[in-house]
Amino acid sequence: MEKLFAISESLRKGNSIETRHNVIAAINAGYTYKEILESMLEVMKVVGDQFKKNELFIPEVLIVGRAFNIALDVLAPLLKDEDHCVGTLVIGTVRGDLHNIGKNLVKIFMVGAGLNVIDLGVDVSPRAFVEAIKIHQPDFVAMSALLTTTMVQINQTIKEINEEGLRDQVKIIIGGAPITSDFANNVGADFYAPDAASAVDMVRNHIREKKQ
Ligand code: B1M
Repeated sequence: MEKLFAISESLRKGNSIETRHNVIAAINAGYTYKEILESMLEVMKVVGDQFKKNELFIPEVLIVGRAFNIALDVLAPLLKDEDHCVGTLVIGTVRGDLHNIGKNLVKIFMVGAGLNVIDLGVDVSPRAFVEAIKIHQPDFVAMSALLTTTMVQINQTIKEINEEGLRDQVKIIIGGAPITSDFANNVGADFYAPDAASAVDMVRNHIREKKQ
């Protein structure tokens, strides 16, 4: 517990070097990636509440985000899955949205599952998703949105994918804090995942079903 506490403390302060060091120490002490990730996600909840109440401001939240992403890179190798999936997935956070932590989490789970992942980054326009489909011919397109104001970009992106005649080529998976399964149904996404672990399960199940 002491090691997990150290991770929470350094992450809360946004200290990337210490967080990285503490995550490595926890791994070496035998903590699972789940235990480590849970302690990190707990910090993000607290940070979110403080941000909402104006007890923390954008620069402070940004440095916590940076420390989280650096720690995720350390955790990534632990997510390697024996049960390898074959497929390509294009992922990005939608236009106008700069949140990348959830998207990066989904990405490392997908990479861990064996998928070839093309990460378009944040603030990805519908056009950029369309171009990526044409170039990379993915099996899946994954979109993340964290703001109620950017959720509509998912509709717009799916609309443009449809207009380009590419919709039948890809399965679309969406997620992010404001997204619900009703929203996913309404916009015509194939899958809605509430978290990164369910996202990878859905992709894995789909690949298995297709094989049969
Ligand atoms: Co912003 N932010 N933020 N923020 N931020 C939220 C989202 C907010 C809820 C905070 C709050 O008010 N409590 C609020 C949104 C309110 C709303 O729209 N309903 C908010 C706001 C308002 C804003 C700004 C507008 C603030 C401002 O400028 N006044 C601004 C917008 C900037 C922009 O994007 N244009 C802004 C900026 C920022 C920072 C840049 C400072 C920073 C982002 C840093 C970064 O990402 N590198 C930031 C952060 C860190 C947050 C909070 C605190 C944490 C988000 C996070 O990373 N959580 C957040 C509060 C909160 O969520 N409690 C908040 C951890 C992460 C693992 O969770 O991304 O939800 P999450 O991912 C989850 C699931 O959602 C899911 O899986 C993950 C779990 O396994 N998931 C998927 C995510 N994507 C998925 C895709 C999938 C499947 C599942 O398939 C494809």
